[in-house]
Amino acid sequence: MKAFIFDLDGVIVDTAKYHYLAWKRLAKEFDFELSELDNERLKGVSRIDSLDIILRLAGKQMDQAKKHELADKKNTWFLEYVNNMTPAEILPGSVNLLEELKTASFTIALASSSKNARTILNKIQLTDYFDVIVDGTMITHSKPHPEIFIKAARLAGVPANECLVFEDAEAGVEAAVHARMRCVGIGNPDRLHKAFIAVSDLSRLNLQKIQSLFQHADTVKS
Ligand code: B16
Ligand code: MG
Repeated sequence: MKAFIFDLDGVIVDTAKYHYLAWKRLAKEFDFELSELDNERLKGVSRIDSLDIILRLAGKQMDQAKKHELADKKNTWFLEYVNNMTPAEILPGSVNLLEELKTASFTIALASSSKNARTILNKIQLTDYFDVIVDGTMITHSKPHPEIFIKAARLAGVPANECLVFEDAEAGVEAAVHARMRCVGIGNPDRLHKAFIAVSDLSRLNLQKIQSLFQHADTVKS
């Protein structure tokens, strides 16, 4: 492995809870109660695609202008939460692993569907760890399309088979697999069965564990 590509929401920081609060508030405006289970389907998916999913669940239709108005409204509420974020919200194990990778001079990339990824990284003071950042403003297709990971690898100058992705969303794991990259799922192994392996959070891993895991897999393969 030469490059390590991190998703943001659900891997490094739990902004999903803020997305959920903002979407729930918006859905109430058209009398729809958004459940936590429904919210799972929005993870890793772009803002406008998330709204489409909610509207489908609610059985509502609206024109593009109205959709953009609602998506902007949701984003304003989401940013109010983001504004209050601090480094205390970084998920367990993230800083240790980033620190280890940096010390060993590996390329570190971020591949987040969020258009707010840079703002969030600045808030939690992790921006300097990343050699490459691809966010929602730089892609045309949302995960599960592989575009975001392919772009991150290209900017890092590393071939796909030498990249390892960390992802919490099913759509994200699928995108990494489509990009022909290996992927460590962060979360429930049943939900993330397409990943090479799944762990509950990054504190379960360190560089040595990752290297032996993949060396063993390569030995078995050859
Ligand atoms: P924004 P990730 C994703 O971030 C979130 O998981 C997803 O729920 C959200 O809709 C998407 O970013 C877009 O976010 O509205 O801020 O542009 O998991 O790819 O880091
Ligand atoms: Mg995510």
